Amino acid sequence: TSSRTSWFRSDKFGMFIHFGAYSQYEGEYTRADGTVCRNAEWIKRSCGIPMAEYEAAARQFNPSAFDANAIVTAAKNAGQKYIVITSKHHDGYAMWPTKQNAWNLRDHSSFDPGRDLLAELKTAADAQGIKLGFYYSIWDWHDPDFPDAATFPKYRTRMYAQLKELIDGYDPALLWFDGEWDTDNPVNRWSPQDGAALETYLRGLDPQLIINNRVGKRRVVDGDYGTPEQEIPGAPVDGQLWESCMTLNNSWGYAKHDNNWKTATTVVQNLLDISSRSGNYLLNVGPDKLGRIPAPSLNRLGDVGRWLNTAGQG
Ligand code: JFZ
Repeated sequence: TSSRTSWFRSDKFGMFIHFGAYSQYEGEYTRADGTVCRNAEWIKRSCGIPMAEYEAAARQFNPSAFDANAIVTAAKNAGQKYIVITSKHHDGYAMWPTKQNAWNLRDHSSFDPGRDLLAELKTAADAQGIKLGFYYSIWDWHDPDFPDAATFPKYRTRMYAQLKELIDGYDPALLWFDGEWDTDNPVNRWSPQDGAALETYLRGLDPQLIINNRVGKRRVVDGDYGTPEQEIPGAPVDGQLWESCMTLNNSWGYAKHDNNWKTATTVVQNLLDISSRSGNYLLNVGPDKLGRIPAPSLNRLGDVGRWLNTAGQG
């Protein structure tokens, strides 16, 4: 109903956070022959990293400098009202201590086992009046049952269980699905019916949840809102809520080689352009392997917030 989604419509501006095992590479994979392959959250696939090697890198992952209060403060000062962080990207690595497998930040890292990043972020967000949501990739490169049509239902059962863990454990305001379009298989593995069933399941767990349209096949009937990516649509689609997600440079995950930063002016213009068309703007940051938002991103967020606080007063 409209009252369920009204906070999303009025919040308008959010922070996207891409953070996961891939962040350990900081965008660079050096092959045995010394050549360097560059990417960010897709580095496993794009650079052809063998799973055993990727798992070994994840063992080293120790985001000890992750500071939930600092991140929430940066979002708040920028004028952002909600945060969406990757709970699990395509690499399948869970950023919370899931009980469905050991491929997660608690059981497969060098991180303090007493810490839980998503719980820290939830506490900080609640304290500062910021809503928290989770990105969750349906596509999973790690789970052996995902790519096999015969065992896919086993994967789906684990996926449902993981989503219940997230809802029960962290009470997210929103779920941001992705990877319903996986390219592993020409067969349409994730069907519109799968999407509808998942949406019904989630609403049974939390009737207030806001869910994006990548839960299904991005039809107007899927989820609560549309998700154009790195673009601003010319007009709203059939009255559906929508949210444009964009990065501050050209990467979603941290990439130390990517210095192609947008100016704060461009970000402000995008925000105005999008909000004038009744859309939301989800602006991404990619923390480094220690969990720190890069300084160029922080600077731009600060500039945007200063503009919002002084616009029309000068
Ligand atoms: C997906 C992810 O693959 C990517 O890593 C990132 O998380 C981004 C937010 O979402 O990338 C996409 C998804 C959809 C399209 C393109 C890239 N698309 O529809 O054109």
